[in-house]
Amino acid sequence: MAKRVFDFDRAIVRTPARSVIKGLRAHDGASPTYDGVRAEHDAYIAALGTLGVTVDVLPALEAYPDAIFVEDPALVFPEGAILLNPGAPSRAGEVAEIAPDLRTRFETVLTLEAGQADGGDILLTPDMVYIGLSARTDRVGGEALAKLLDRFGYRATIVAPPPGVLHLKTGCSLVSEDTLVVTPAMAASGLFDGFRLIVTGEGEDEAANLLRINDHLLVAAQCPRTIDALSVVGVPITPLSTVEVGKIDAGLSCMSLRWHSRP
Ligand code: CIR
Repeated sequence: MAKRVFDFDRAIVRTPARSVIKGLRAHDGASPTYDGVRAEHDAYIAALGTLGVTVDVLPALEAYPDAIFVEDPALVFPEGAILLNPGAPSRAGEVAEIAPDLRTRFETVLTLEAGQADGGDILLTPDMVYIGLSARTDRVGGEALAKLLDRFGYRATIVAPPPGVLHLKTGCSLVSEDTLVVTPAMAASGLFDGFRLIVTGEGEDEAANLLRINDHLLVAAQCPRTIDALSVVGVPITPLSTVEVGKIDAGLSCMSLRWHSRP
């Protein structure tokens, strides 16, 4: 049975810690400013609220610079939650931090018992969950996760994204039931040939990480060519800056865990 993958009425986010300026990044570059990240995060929370999502804000965790990216230590569904095992050693402790909160919200909370997996590598589509292999998600973790997803009624497949992306969803996002926005490299990989593809504009790879919330798209504001291209989807688009979080390899999906409270 196809899953409803865009219906959301609840979300969890986490206030950025001052340590966010030391967040992980693949390439040496300018650090974000705390105020800059905070401003982007505040705008993100406000946008989710406008779209009818009740957002609960967890407290900052100074010991975990990347803990603002709550998408990575867990997966949430109307059917329950799954605690993952993030592949970056500095992020592994985020699972124990978020677990008690998820246990108060979900009757069923499963735990990945083998391997590694980050939520950023998990792409949900109506008929299939794609688990991307990366430096953060390994095959053992992917296979263990596929078994847990099956318990919630989700079919999963493991895919190998092109090199150079942090997470699978760094390079692609679902924008409608049959359409993905993808970077040029992801388009060339052929991984998603069964979908209609919208390729990000030149120099706008970061626009591939976007969020569809109900009948609305949240898209990186600094990517006007991709925003134009996405108009074919036929839903309203809210541009949100990700310039600061982008300095530590993050985008719009990373900053929340989203689900619908009614199965
Ligand atoms: C990290 O490297 O883990 C963070 N600086 C960025 C995490 C981005 N999360 C995501 O794409 N789901």
